[in-house]
Amino acid sequence: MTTLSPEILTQLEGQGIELPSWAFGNSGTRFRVFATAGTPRDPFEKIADAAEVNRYTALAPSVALHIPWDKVDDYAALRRHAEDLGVQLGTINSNTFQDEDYKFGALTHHDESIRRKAIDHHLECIDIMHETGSRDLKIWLAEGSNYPGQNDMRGRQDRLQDSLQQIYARLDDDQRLVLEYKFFEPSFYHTDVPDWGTSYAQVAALGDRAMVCLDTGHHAPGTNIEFIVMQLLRLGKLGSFDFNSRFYADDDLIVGAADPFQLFRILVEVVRGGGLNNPDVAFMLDQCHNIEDKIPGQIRSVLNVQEMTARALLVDRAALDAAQQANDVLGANGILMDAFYTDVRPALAEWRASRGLPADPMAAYAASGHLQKIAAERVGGTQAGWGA
Ligand code: AOS
Ligand code: ZN
Ligand code: ZN
Repeated sequence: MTTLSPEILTQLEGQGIELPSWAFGNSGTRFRVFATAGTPRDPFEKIADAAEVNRYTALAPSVALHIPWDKVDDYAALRRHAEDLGVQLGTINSNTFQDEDYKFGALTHHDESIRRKAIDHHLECIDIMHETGSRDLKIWLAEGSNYPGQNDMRGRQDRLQDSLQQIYARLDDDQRLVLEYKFFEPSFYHTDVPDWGTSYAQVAALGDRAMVCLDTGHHAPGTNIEFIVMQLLRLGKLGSFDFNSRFYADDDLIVGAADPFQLFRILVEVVRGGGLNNPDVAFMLDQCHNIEDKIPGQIRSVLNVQEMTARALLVDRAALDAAQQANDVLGANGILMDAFYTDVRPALAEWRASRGLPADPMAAYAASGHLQKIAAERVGGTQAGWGA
């Protein structure tokens, strides 16, 4: 059995992956949302489910919230509830994609009253961050156009910068803004923040506490995502990851499911660039579980990240450097592949057991009867779902 060195285990012990509250609500495609028994009916129940993931894995110490989906009257109570269950409230995600007023844009809109409304929504999110103790405001914009000529792309870029400056100015010294990019959808001709370069240009003009968020599902097929990871780490601007998998577009499937090798390559660059267990680089999931059970879906996800992190840490860096220096093409590639092909699962299981965690968290959760329990308890009310 492959053994993991004490140094590697220390690194793994420090790993924390933030869970998205929306992963616990019902979700689907534009064709149908399938409801699951036991789905949370409010943010308190979503946090309780997230805490279960942490209980079985010790890998998920915080939960990202989404405003307005997770709007509550008393954020202090929500925070206490989370802390009682052993987790923290994390990143606050804004939402400017479900309001009729934002049909043609929000932070980029040429109508000043609509742009003002969108800015004010972000200021409200910052107020909430003070109550939840959150550090990061994450902004993903569903803005763009469908037809050439429909909009003045240049003017929109200028207004976006102005809007972001107003939002950034409101942050405290210990708070940050992370700007996510996405190459298309919901707009198909142009998107206002389509790529890391645009996000970088926008946040670099704001200041040190504005960073880029890299969602692994937001690139064109064939994009070398690990190159972007390397570059953003090199520039000190990789603020956070939204991890998920894609086969076709923004699929939001379980991280490491579609292309485990890509996840490995990304984590190799994270390790190489000093991004692992670096407080400046938040690891988050951005996933939806349309047909599979949600809590086990999240457990599987954080385990996939842990497993690939262990493999990335197994790369023999000294040997790799030497092979690269010697222009030993196949030798260098072989060193990387050796780490990728190493099955770390038995060693991780043994290590978990030594820390009082279930060796197999998926099996332990399934045996716990928790899914059946919440299905029986959570009757009445309205289940949380995409958009609520
Ligand atoms: C949308 O495609 C993005 O990935 C976002 O991160 C979004 O904010 C998230 O899916 C929840 O709204
Ligand atoms: Zn995302
Ligand atoms: Zn997305």
